[in-house]
Amino acid sequence: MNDDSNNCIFCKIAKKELQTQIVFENEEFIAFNDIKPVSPVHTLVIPKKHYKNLLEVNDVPMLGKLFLTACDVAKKQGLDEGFRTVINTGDNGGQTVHHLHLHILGGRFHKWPPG
Ligand code: DGP
Repeated sequence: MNDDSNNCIFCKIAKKELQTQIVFENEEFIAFNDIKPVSPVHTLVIPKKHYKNLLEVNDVPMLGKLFLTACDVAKKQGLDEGFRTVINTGDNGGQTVHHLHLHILGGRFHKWPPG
């Protein structure tokens, strides 16, 4: 486990040390609503294990499960008409929380390209 995890907001959410609106949880992942939603549905899916970002991941099965979990969470939230998945990586990617997370954005049309 990375030392950064000691002060990580998302690790605290995963350990239930910080309260948030959880929409799904199993042994490996937790999904919760974003504190600053940009779409009617804006949910974050994170591995409970701390990875700083996508560049730190070499666990291919975990990444596969992350995406399958995102699909389950999107379906559970009724996003039958589609949704966007986003993983921001590093400064130029717009990453602000340094714990790997996948955004699920739904409930409206999402134009392309994003800003
Ligand atoms: P990113 O820019 O990809 O690193 O997105 C981080 C997201 O995390 C951002 O949309 C706001 C959200 N966020 C930050 N702090 C908290 C928090 O304490 N609780 C929740 N639920 N979301 C948070």
